[in-house]
Order: sequence, then C-alpha cells, then structure tokens
Amino acid sequence: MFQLDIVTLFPEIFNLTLNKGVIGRAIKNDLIEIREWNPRDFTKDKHKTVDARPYGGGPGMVMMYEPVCAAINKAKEKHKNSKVIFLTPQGKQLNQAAVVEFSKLDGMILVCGRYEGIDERIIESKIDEEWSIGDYVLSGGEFATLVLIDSVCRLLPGVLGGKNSANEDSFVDGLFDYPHYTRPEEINGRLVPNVLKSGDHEEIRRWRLKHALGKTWRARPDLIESIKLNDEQKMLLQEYIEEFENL
Ligand code: 4GM
Repeated sequence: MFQLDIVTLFPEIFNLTLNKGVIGRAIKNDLIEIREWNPRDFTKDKHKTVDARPYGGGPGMVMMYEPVCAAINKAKEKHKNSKVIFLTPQGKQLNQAAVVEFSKLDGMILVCGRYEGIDERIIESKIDEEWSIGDYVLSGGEFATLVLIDSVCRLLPGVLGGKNSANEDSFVDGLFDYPHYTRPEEINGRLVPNVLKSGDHEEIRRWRLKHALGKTWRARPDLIESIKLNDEQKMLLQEYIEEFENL
C-alpha cells in the first residue's frame, strides 16, 4: 500500500477532494492510505500558534519550526521509508519522469506551506526534496500537493481500470496525446477523420502518431527538440508541417 502523509493547516481541502473518483476508489480498495497531520494539533501554547513574524522584517508571517516538525515526526513514526517532500515555487520543476519515480517509492510525506513561507531550518533538517508544479505562486501548498498526489496515484498498480490506460498517456513517449473522437460522427459540419473509421490499425497508428507529433510541434517545439525522433516520426512530422503550412 502506498502511504501518503500530508502536513497541512487545512486538512478539509483533502478530505473533500481525495475521497472521490479514481483516488477515492484507490483508498477504498486499500491501494493507497492517506493520513493528514495538522501542525496546529502539535502546538503547546493556549493560542495554538503556528506562525510568527519574519526576522529581518517584511510583510506576512512564517510557519514556525516546532509545530511543523512535530507533525512531520509523527508521520515518520509509522512511515520511516517515506520521502519528505515540500512543494514550493523554489523547487525543481515536476514532470512526468519525476512522477514515475515518485510512484516507485513506499510513500511520501507532503508538507504544505502557507503564509510567506516556512522557517528555513525545517527545510534544512526535515525536507528530503523540494519540488514545484510550475513557475507560479499559490496562496498555499495544498493545491500543488493535490496535483502531485493525483499524478502519482494514477500510476500505482491497480488504480486505473484498464492495464494500459496510464501507459498510453501523453508524455509517456515525451509527446502530447493524439486527438480523440467519439459519437456523433458529425457536429456542426465537423467530421470524424475517415481513417479512424477505416478499421486499418496500421493507418490509424500512423495518423495518431502524426497528430501527436504535430500538436507537440505547434505548442511545444522545445519538447520536439529534446527528444530524438526516429525516421518514421521525422517523416510524419514533416508531412504534418507541410499540410499545416498549406492550410
Ligand atoms: C512555500 C512558501 C507550491 C510554498 C510559501 C506552493 C506554488 C507552488 C508556499 C507558500 C506554493 C508551486 C505555498 N505556490 N509552484 N505556495 O509548486 O505559501
């Protein structure tokens, strides 16, 4: 069972979201276990203080060492082998390759920041890795943590129905997904491409690969540069570019 321990001042955010859908089913089927730890429950003063003003001045508040570390330590008691991860704009940027590596762990202890940040000594002494979901700022780490949890859990054995659902996704081969169509055949004059109705599996495979390459090339030329295309892929992308430029 994959262990998820979340250190957060707002555990309700997780109860409301994770008990539904694919993740909710994985919890019910004992494929993952989620526990939440609120630093506020680990305070010792009567006001249950979790934050304080920053040394050196400046706006906002900083999460204090003691309650956050006590919460992390409590999570670690049962899950010594879990990796302690802090989601922060100052972390290494998450991608599908990193998500695949996380899915091979025994578990993760995810620390959610709030306010201006957390005391640096928490990072130095308790955090194994700092990760970011992208170059933007959120008011708390909870939504970034949900993104990481969702992306990792759907790769765990048994979580997605079909055996290959996760394998055939975008990014598995470094490319975007191909376009999908379902009923009806015509919508306001827009038709399903004929090849997808042909039953010719080889032609369908080539059409999908060509459009996966084309979509990636249009939106993310940097991704195309970063992967080594084989001869078939080079030819299909060339075909796509020529058709695109003649449009
Ligand atoms: C650190 C300090 C993660 C983190 C103060 C968290 C963006 C990301 C937070 C904080 C975050 C990200 C929480 N914002 N790009 N905010 O992964 O409030």
